[in-house]
Amino acid sequence: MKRILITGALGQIGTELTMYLRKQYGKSNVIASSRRKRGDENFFETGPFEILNVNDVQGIADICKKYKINQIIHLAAILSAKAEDNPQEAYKINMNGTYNVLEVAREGGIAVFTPSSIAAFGAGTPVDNTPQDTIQRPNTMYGVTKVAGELLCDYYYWKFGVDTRGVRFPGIISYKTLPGGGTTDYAVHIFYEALKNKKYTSFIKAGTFMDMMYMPDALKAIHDLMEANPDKLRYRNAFNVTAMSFEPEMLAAEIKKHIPEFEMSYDVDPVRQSIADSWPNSLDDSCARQEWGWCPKYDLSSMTIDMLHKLAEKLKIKQ
Ligand code: AKB
Repeated sequence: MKRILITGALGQIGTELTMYLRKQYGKSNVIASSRRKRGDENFFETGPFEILNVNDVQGIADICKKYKINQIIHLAAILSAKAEDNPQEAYKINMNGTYNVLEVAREGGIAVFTPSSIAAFGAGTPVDNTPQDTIQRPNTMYGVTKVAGELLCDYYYWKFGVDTRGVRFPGIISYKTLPGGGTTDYAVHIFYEALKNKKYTSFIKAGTFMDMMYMPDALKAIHDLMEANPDKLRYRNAFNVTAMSFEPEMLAAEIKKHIPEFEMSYDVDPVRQSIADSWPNSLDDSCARQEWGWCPKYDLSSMTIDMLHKLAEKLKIKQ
């Protein structure tokens, strides 16, 4: 029976993943944790919740013991743009957090899923159809911690036999919980503004391609990889995964098909733009497809339709 601890469970992916996994494995088998208790009170009614700072290795070990955890999904991290504001804090949380989780996993025979990111690429990486194995020289603190996290996962698998698994997530688009401090966040904010004000000012320049994925596919990616046959997995650091690649004009044009009055303008943020410029335009995710059957359901068009529909419902806006 799976007994799962999720770190960073109140973040964009964590809130939805907690509910998704509670449906699959039972409410009491999925323990949500976060540094602070915040957000929707209803969330805390749905199953166990623990306050946990991932810098506290004993705290992680105690929770794993208390709930007999056999799998940690380690989501707690500071995202790319926020990490550039405070690289020291990002190093502490992202780097030490991953190390602490892996150490507890090693001692307790616990499996670990950790997301890496398209941020694990940088200067010298081929930008189109970026291969699974390639140059990884990011120039952001977030990227540095993601590459180091990937290498640590590899190391703990080969050296200690910890069952480590991971994916390199692109920007995740969702309507339930806002992302906090990423470079790809524009692709979420645009939907809120399109529905509320019929206009959006993008902090990312026209023509900047990045990989993206709709949340239902991201949840499925985590679940499918967790359930994959270990003998089939050649990569223990992280698999490239993607669902679509677009630039702001393409997303705006797609939204305009449903909200014809929608207009987009630009006020480019140099920090986030330079991060975006250092990332690939599109990933090659054929290894994930071959090794564990990765196959996303949503493309730009179907994601936009669903996002507008669900977000309008949430914001109580008539379309
Ligand atoms: C970010 O923009 O920092 C994240 C990511 C791509 O990892 N969404």
